[in-house]
Amino acid sequence: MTTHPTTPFDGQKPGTSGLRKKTAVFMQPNFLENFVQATFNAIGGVRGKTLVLGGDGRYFGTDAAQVILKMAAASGAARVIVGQGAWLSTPAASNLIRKRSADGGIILSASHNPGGPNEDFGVKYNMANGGPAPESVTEAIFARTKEITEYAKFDAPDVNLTAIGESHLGAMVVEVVDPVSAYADMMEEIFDFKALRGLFHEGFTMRMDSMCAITGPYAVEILEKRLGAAKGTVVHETPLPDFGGMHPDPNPTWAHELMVEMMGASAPDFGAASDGDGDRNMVLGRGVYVSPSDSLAVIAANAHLVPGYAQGLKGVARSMPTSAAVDRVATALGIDCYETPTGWKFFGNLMDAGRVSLCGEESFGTGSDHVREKDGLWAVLMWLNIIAARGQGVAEILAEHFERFGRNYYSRHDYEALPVDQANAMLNDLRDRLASLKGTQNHGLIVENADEFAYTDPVDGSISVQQGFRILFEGGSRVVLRLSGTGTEGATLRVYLERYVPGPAGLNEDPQEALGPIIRATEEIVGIRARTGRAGPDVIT
Ligand code: G16
Repeated sequence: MTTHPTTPFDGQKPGTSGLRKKTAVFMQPNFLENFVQATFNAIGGVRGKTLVLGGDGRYFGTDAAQVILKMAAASGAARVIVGQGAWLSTPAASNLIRKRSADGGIILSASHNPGGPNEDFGVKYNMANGGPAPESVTEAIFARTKEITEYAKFDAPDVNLTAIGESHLGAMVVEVVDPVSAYADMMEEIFDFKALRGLFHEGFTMRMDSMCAITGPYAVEILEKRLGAAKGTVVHETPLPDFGGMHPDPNPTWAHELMVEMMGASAPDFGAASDGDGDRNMVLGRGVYVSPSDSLAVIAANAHLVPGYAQGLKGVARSMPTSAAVDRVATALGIDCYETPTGWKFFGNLMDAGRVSLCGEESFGTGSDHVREKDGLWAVLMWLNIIAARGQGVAEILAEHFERFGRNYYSRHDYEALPVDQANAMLNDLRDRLASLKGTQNHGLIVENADEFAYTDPVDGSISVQQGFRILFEGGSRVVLRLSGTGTEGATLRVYLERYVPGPAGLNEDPQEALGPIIRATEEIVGIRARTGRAGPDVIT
């Protein structure tokens, strides 16, 4: 074991989900080591502990895994359970932490951000419950990164991560496991695999775009091997270090190949995509796109049809910028609905306390208390199970849902890579004007209230402030603005637009048209295009 002197790096503050930076930044001498040692220091060391380790297969992942193994060995960890090839999807890592009663885990991923030497890398610490570290822990990690003076590393050759089995690094056991099987077994416990096999047997067709990222092996095992979907159902199924040049973010902009196929004449019955680390999902029917907020609401309304949720949901939770579609379902079901800040980490306490069993976010994240991360393939299987149980396609299910609950038209507009100073100035200016917006009329919409979202965790009482600006208009429409906490280049402004239409008329408009007045009012109030010089958003979901 060698102790290496080091000095702090600026900017090792974890964001919405771990530390994400350009890969080259992570590859600088000591950068990864500092962050890992700071993490170990912040959690009271790893002596005698068991950790889970894996990632989404992106460039630098296996090198980083070797560094972390040697650092864990030098710090006295008892055992590290690693996915073969250093692969683990984020939900599979969460599952392993829970199933193996590990003390925590390290996930190597920048999620939906592109990968490769010129793209992004990331490291995230998860707790013993399998969920992302809460703010109290990420703040402690950040504090340790600022005062670090040394790190410890075990001097040894690299561990063979390609073969399943156990080996040793000093006294520490390195256990290489199949990254897929435990996760696939869990899915088999939750869902009605017999009904799903029947669905595919009767000729149901599906396209699953794994975007050259980690869900490929999981989707092939579950959909094609265990459920009998036709070979070739899963495309881009081999995880590649640069995701084959794809931007593995399952939204209409980046999963455009799937969009084109699903909107085309020979579209399959069902389409889905997932992201770099397998926790996000997008679902589509033939000719129909399901917005993530609507997906959450449909899943909530139909969860009782799925064996794992036959007893009903304990409660639901959504991030604040997510539409209120699920709130209407919760009211109808008579269960609680919680509104949290953006970030899956805020759902953990609610799930651990048994208050909610279903959570979701507008950012293509849906999941339940089967793990403590959002889970892309789980959401896909939820939809398949609901389709099988109802004997209806996506379009019919969605139409009936809107007829029953009304429709929350919803869209997110992203302005990417803005100069940080410009974005901050724009939002600071908005903060200063918030109080005076009330009662003003903009493009025919009257501002009913405007505030900045703050959250008090109902379980542990912790408070999170400055979690996004909300402008609520009379009649129930709203716009939310916040800066992304997951980007690595400049600032990404997210503008979340929502309008509720109760029906029965007006349920089939184009969302961008239905939201037109709110888009125009937002421009009048905030002046995004005027201030940034941008003609429009880079991404529309
Ligand atoms: C992460 C978080 C999510 C969050 C999303 C977007 O997802 O886990 O909870 O909604 O980022 O965050 P932001 O708007 O700050 O970019 P992922 O899939 O990147 O881990």
